[in-house]
Amino acid sequence: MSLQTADSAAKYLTVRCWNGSVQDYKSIDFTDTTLPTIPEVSVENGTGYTNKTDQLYASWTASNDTESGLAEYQYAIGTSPNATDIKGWTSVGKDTYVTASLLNLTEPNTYYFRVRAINGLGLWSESSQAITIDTTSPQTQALVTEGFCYKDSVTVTLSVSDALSGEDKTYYSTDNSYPTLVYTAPFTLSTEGSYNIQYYSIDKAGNIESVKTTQIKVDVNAPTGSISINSGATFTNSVLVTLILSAEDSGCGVVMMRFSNDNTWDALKNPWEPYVALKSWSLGSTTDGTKSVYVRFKDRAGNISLTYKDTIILDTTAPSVPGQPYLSSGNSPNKSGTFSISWSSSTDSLSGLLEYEVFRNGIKIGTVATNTFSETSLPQGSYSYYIRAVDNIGNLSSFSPSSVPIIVDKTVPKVTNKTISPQKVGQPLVYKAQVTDDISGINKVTLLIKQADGTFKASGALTYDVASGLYQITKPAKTTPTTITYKIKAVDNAGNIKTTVAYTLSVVK
Ligand SMILES: [Ca+2]
Ligand SMILES: [Ca+2]
Ligand SMILES: [Ca+2]
Ligand SMILES: [Ca+2]
Repeated sequence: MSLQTADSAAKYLTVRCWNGSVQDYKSIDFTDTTLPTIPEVSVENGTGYTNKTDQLYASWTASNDTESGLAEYQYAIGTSPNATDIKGWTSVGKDTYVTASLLNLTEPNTYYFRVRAINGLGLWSESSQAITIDTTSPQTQALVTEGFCYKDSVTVTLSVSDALSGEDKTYYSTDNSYPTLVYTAPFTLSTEGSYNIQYYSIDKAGNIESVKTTQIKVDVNAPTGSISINSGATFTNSVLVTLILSAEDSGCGVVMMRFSNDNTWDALKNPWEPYVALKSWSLGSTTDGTKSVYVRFKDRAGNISLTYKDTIILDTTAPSVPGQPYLSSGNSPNKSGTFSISWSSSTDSLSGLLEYEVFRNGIKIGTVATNTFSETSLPQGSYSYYIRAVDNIGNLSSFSPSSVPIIVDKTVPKVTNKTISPQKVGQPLVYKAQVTDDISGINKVTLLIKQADGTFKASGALTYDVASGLYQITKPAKTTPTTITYKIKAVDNAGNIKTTVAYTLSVVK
């Protein structure tokens, strides 16, 4: 059918369908040949991404048509720009928005949301927006080492990766609170302390990452400490000493230490080693004198303490050898067992003389601070002594020469009368006795004669006769018969005295 008109007034073609009882009319303004204006569609937040999978909200700019007028809007959804395989064309009347529901969209697919504006003549304009499904949250990383202790400061970078839509915003906090600061650039922590950095990101599809936490520390202060050699002793006689160490750190704690004997610090000779409270150490030089040990401590962040030191005097030199002991009080032989010995003193460099050790017959019996040692009431015997000196750090001198033996004799002599009785008038009287002594030997044997007054009086010394082995004394002959009462007294070299019972001698004709 062909219609032709001569003017520009509107012309309508009306078609009637007749089936006998019902009529249907359709009038078409076939003079409208221009399309409606394009409805510019925006889906969800307009970024082209969404995390919704069962519905999509879309809105579009209002379209108009000056001729036949806007009849309606329709939308459709497809998996390619011209497809309607997800949702076929559906009218929404003259609304400029719609929520398409009951969808089953899947990541990471892209869908095309199409909108048509249709005019009264059935002509349409269309726009569409691609929207990609992103249901995966972003992943944010703090580019620092978990648990690490940073020296002085640390700059924290938050790195975000996101599949599909990409990062929208990242939030963080450094004080263990919920993250609310918007991350725009790396931030620096330079105050000493422990930090719980919390952070999360949101992608452009609206996926929210769960909050992550990274713990780090910043340590800006060096440790402080101390050192004590041999618990603070003044002297040592060994280059091997024990160091007592103490260190404190307000930040991440003391972890390392290093030592020097001369306050020079070489990476190889003075290496860092784990911090402990007790350490065996060599003073280095074996030359006697004042020695120092220097120490430095390091905290876990690498802050290094000041240098601390202690000193000790090395004394490896023994005292001089004391002189040979000699009897300085009392006698030898000696019957009391009480006497003193002395010796010439020792001297000592550095730590000084502490005492002398006294040895009697090879056994140490005591110590004295001065150069004299006294014995009291020793039992009978022969005693010899030697001495050694000890300085204040325990160095021992050699032994002195041994003393001459000192004799203690507590045994009285044994005396047996050997005089034969009776003896004759006119003949010399010979007194004889067998006299022996243990230990010190006989000093003197004396004849005691009883006097008229009853007392005994010394009457000469008996002398030893080698031939008979007896002590004897010869007294002048008596002229008349008589009786003589006498005793024999023997004294040993220690002064022990034996006086016999009284004997009777009869002088007869
Ligand atoms: Ca994502
Ligand atoms: Ca520190
Ligand atoms: Ca010494
Ligand atoms: Ca004796």
